Amino acid sequence: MVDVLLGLQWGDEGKGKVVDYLARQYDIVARFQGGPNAGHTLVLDGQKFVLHTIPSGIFRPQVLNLIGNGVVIDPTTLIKEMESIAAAVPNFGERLFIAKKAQLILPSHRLLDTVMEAAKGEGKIGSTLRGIGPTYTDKIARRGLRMGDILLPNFKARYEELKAEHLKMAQIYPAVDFDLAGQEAAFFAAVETLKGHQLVDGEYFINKQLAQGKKVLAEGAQGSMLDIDFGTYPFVTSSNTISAGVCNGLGVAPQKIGEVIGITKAYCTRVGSGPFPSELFGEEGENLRQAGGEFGATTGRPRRCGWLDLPQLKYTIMLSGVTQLVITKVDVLNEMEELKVATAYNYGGQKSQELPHDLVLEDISLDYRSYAGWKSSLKGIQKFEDFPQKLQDYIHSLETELGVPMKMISTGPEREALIIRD
Ligand code: 2SA
Ligand code: MG
Repeated sequence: MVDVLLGLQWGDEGKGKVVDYLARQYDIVARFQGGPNAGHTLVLDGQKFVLHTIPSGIFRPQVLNLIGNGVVIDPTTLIKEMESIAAAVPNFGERLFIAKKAQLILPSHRLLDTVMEAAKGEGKIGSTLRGIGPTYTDKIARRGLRMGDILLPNFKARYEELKAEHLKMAQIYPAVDFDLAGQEAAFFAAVETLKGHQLVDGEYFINKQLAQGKKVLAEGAQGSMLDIDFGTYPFVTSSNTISAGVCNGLGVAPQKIGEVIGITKAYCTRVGSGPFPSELFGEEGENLRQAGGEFGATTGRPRRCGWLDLPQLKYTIMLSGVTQLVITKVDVLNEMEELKVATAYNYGGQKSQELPHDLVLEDISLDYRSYAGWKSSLKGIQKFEDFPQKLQDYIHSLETELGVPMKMISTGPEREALIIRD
C-alpha cells in the first residue's frame, strides 16, 4: 500500500519531522510533486538539516527513497543537498532513486521565474524563485527536458534549444540581475554527477516494490491550499499537492492508496502572497512568528501567521480523504492566555462552512471560538494523558469538529518531542 502524508494548510506544517518519524515503518519514502521550493526541516542529534528535493526517509538507514516523476528537479540544488547530508548519511546514494520522467529545472527556468515575478509588482505570487512555475509550464506545453534525457547524446542540443526559447520569452520582461553563464556551468557539472546516480523508471520501480508487499510513504510538499486546482489560485504552486497528486506523481493506481495522514499546525502560517482569511497582523502576528520561528526554510522569508481555520481544514481533509490527523508546533502556544479557532466563514450575506470559490475576490469575515491557554511547558511529556487538561480539551474539540482522529501531536522540533496515540 501507499500511505500519503501531506500538509493541510499552506505548507510548513512540519512534514519533514513527521516523515522522518514515520519512515521507520516504511520500506520506501517517495516525493511525488513540487521541487526545491520545498523546505523540509529535520533536527537529528541537535543538528539541523533542510531537505528540498530528497525525501525525508533518507536519514533512516533501511529506507529507500524515490524522487518521483511528478517532481521537478534542479540538478544544482540536488547535488548541493546531497553534499549537505553526505557526512551524516554516508551511504545515501545506494538508497536514493530518481525517476527518469521527472522534469528538469534549467537555469533559464529560474531566470524566467525571476523576471516574471519582478514584472508582477503588486500581484506577485511570492514565488520561491526556484523555477517551479516555468518548469511545470514547459511540462504541460510538452517541451520540457526530463531526468532521463541527460543520458542522451543530444541532451546539450535540446538544452540549448529550450534555453533559446526561454531567452526569447525573458525579453518581454524588464531585465534582472542574473548570472546565467555561472549557473549553467554549475548545472552541467551537476548533471555529470547525477549520471552516476540511480536513475530509474520510477513507475516500474515503485509498482514492483508494491508487488513484493513493500510499504510506501508518499511525502507531500507545500500544502493543500497551494494546490494548483483547489488552492487559493492564482496564489498557488504549480503542482497537485493533494492526495490525487500521488497517483500521477508516482505512477500508482488509486486503489493502492491506503492511509492519508494530514498535518496541520496548531495555528496557521503562509509564506508568499495571497489570501489568508485567519491571518493575524501587528503584534499578535509577530508574537506567533517569533514564538514559532516562522521563517521560510528555503528562502528565509518571514511567514505570515494566523489562527487555525476549521472550514479551511475541513475543505482540505475532504479533498484528500484524510484518515488521520497530526498536529504540530503545539508548544508554540504554551504561553498564550487565549487561543482562537475560526469556526465559520461569512460572505455574500451568509454564514458558511464552505470556502467561497474565489478567496481572492470575495469579501470575507470569520467567526472565531476562543479556548483558554494551558500556560505550561510540554517538555518531556510523552503521553497524551499527561498533557494539561486544557490542551487535551482543545485536541478533543478539534477531533470532534473535523471528524478525523488526531493520531500524533508534535511538541517541539526534536525527534523525541512527538506523542503518539492509538
Ligand atoms: P513557487 O515557488 O512557484 O512554488 O511559489 C508559489 C507559491 O507557493 C508557495 N510555496 C511555499 N509555501 C510554503 N513553504 C514552501 N517551502 C519553503 C519552506 C518556502 C520558503 O518550506 O519554508 O522557504 O520560503 C513553499 N514553496 C512554495 C510560495 O510562497 C508561493 O506563494
Ligand atoms: Mg517547509
